[in-house]
Amino acid sequence: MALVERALVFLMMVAAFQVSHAAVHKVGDSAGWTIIGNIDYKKWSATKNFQVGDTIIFEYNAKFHNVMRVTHGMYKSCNASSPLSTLSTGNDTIKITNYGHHFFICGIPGHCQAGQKVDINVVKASPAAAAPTPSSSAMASQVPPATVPLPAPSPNNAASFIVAKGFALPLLALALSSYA
Ligand SMILES: *[C@@H]1O[C@H](CO)[C@@H](O)[C@H](O)[C@H]1NC(C)=O
Ligand SMILES: *[C@@H]1O[C@H](CO)[C@@H](O)[C@H](O)[C@H]1NC(C)=O
Ligand SMILES: [Cu+2]
Repeated sequence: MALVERALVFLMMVAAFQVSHAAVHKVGDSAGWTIIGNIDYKKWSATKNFQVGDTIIFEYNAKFHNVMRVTHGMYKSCNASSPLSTLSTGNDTIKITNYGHHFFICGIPGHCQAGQKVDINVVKASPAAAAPTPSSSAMASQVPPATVPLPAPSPNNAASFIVAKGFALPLLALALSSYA
């Protein structure tokens, strides 16, 4: 088996893995979800590439903060009186299941006004990347990742390439033994 062919197969396996690999975004990065340090969450979210299937983590001291999912209007006016949902464990995980804007604020009085608010905008990437869902209000909160299937790989990925070549298992073993 030519080395170059094994290398090619290995690279395609890596590419297929990355296509279906959902990212995890911790809001505020190392600072987390806070009013300390004047974190610019608008700037934070602008640097991210949110995709359906990704996970958002809000990490904070639950004694001082919470996470409220709100409408655009409530986000703009920092109105915490009737959130769509409230999370308060201090380590809240949200799986992105649909495109569009997802607005979150801290519901503790004054915190949203002080800048503790974030707009997670999930833009449509490629048609093969994930299946769209109809409603922007249907986002599930705190779905355990294990119960959520990964997006199906596109039909022209590495796996089907290997199978089509007719020697999937030997190649796989070679690729793994050479690079593990
Ligand atoms: C906040 O939102 C609620 C529900 O939409 C509304 O009844 C209330 O008037 C709003 N408060 C402010 C200060 O805008
Ligand atoms: C928060 O939860 C994630 C898993 O969802 C875990 O990896 C992380 O260590 C947790 N952080 C804290 C501070 O508990
Ligand atoms: Cu807060």
